[in-house]
Amino acid sequence: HSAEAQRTDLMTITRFVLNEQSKHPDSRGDFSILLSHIVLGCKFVCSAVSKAGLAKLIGLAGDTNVQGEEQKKLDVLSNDVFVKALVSSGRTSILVSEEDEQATFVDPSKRGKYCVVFDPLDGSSNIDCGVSIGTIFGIYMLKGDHEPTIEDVLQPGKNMLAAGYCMYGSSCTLVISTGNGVNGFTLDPSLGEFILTHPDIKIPKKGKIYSVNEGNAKNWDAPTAKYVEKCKFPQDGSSPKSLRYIGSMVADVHRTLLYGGIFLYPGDKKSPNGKLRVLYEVFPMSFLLEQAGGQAFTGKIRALDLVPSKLHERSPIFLGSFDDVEDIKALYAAEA
Ligand code: AHM
Ligand code: MG
Repeated sequence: HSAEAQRTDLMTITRFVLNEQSKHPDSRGDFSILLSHIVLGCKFVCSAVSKAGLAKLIGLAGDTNVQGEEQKKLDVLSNDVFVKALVSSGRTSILVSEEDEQATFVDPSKRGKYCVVFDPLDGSSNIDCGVSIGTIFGIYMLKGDHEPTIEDVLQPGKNMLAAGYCMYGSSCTLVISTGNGVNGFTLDPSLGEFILTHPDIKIPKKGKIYSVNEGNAKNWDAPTAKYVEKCKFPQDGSSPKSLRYIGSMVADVHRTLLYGGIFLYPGDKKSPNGKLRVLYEVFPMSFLLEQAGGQAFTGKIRALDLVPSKLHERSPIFLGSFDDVEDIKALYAAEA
């Protein structure tokens, strides 16, 4: 691919997904339609986030979300945009959003075969200081031809058909997997199109970075504490790892995917299940990490094998480079 060809032969996300679909002769294009509605939501949020300071969109809307946190206006707005875009796609039956306590069951006249779980604007505590935030999403297929029920979204992560995130940072980057590797697209604002910029992302087999909120160390369990100690004082002659923690999952995971290393949100004495939510944070990120050649572990099992029993369930999560996750798995196995 010459530079000239790249400038004139643009691989947009729509073109990319249509190419993928043409490999499945029975496909009717439903997935591309669904994805184009997700992409619309991402573009809207990207534009809203970049105008946030200007438009005074920042501030409390007065509501609290299901986790009892104060909701910022941008969260509310992003959620509304995604719900409306997903419903109007005509391809969804059930939506689960971090911002809504209950699942949304789409009106029968607009139903389709997909279920979408999402966090419309993750890392919202970072909005006010301009740090990268993101949208995270996962897509399931309804289990059967029956009336949709909550069981359709309480499926293990390994049943997801696709997962992705969009990071609103110095540029707007959408990373997605449909179960066939991971690809990254960057929004060209002048075109309003996501262009393939990171084809076939593979995470380095081992990394030099660990990423965790060390402020919680006092309550950590022994394997997590031992692991972080090993990162700082390796006993095998290797160099210590660097610490990077943004506190915005999308940004921390994006860096982990590109540079390698490990991201940890462990359980601890105060919060045995950690903080991050299984359906729309842990699962999509674990799906992407595995698709990129890494691993995702809960401290007990492969993260994608979890079977959630409620919509907003939380789980500890350790994800990243294959070898780094092997190390933490070994420490938990020794403990057991
Ligand atoms: P949020 O959904 O309320 O925005 O919280 C999720 C965020 C993640 O983006 C990030 O990984 C984590 O919270 C950071 O938590 P902490 O501040 O405890 O380190
Ligand atoms: Mg979140």
